[in-house]
Amino acid sequence: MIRDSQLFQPFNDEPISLIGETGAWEGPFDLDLDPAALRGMYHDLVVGRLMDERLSRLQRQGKVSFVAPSAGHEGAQVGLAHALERGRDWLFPYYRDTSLLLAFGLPQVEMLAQAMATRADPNRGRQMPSHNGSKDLNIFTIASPIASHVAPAVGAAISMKVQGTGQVAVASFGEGATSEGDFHAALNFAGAQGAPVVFFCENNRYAISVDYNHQTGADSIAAKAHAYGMPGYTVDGMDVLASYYVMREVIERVRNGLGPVLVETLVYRFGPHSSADDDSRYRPREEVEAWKRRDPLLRFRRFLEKQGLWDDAAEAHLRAEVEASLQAATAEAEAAGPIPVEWMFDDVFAQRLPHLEEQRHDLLD
Ligand SMILES: Cc1ncc(C[n+]2csc(CCOP(=O)(O)OP(=O)(O)O)c2C)c(N)n1
Ligand SMILES: [Mg+2]
Repeated sequence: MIRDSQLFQPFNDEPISLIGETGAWEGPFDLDLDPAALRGMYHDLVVGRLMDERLSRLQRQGKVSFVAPSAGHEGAQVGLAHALERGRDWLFPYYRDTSLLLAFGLPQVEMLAQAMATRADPNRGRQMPSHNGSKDLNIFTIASPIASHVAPAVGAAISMKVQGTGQVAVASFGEGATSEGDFHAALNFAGAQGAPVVFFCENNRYAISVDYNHQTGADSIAAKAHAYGMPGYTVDGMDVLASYYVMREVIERVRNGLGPVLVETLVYRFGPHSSADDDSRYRPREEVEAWKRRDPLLRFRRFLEKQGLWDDAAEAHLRAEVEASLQAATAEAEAAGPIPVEWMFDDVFAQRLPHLEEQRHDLLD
């Protein structure tokens, strides 16, 4: 059991990691997660990976216009999702958060319908693919302008504080987002107001083709927390348990009114920036291959095997089950049919104004 109320120290020199590359538990405390919880994390890692692969296939088939691949980010994202309270806390995610959204409860059919813009998309086809949101699940709809959602997360958190709801807001974003003015204004305001918000940076070392060293002169993103009066942690984001345990402690701290925290997870995107990018033009293949050997799914699988909780049969069974579920969700999303173009006139004003009514008629004619 964890007894110390603060296990992890902020502004750590080495990224916090709990599982070794071989899958050995290296944490300075005893695991307190039962086998079902551990298997549940692995399930969510696999769902995220297989959804990512499926979205890219659908893009190549011409059924999805754009994809932001997320493979390599799953460990950080699933750890975060499992540390949050679903239905209570708020997420302000970004476009690469496939595993985070699914592990936080976003139905697979909604993600697929949003990507394909069919009638089963609750956002009615009004966003680019990879830009989900959910009113039911407290997921702020993803916005394309980098870092534009970080200050709204702080605003929501201040409102939670004023109303004493005990909720926590989490804004996730890439390291490239930290070069935007919005990021700095948001952290400054959160620090000054003691807002119950966590800033969750998924540092994959590239903002499209711009590498980390062209993004900032700072040794780490976490170091920036110091200037805004909050703790900053650097975490090995390829280690789902490191992400989970750090986030569990951080979220508890934030929920207890101790103010905001910045967490930097070190991850890597295995694929290109998007379906419109050719990453071989700006990063060596050997670098990608080296990071793939640190795959968060492989590492956690090795861990489960060492714990006696996993084997080849369990792996085959899980993959078949997840594929079947994704296949059914894809069929359901497609069967809903494409969104009619005239839907664009709905929900703009409480009542449709005469000139819009006229334009709608012209379009339908
Ligand atoms: C304000 C703004 N500037 C530029 C862009 C174009 N753009 C889209 S994604 C991206 C890179 C973001 O990198 P990062 O924050 O590291 O996230 P990653 O894609 O690496 O996960 C850029 C520059 C944008 N969407 N918004
Ligand atoms: Mg990046």
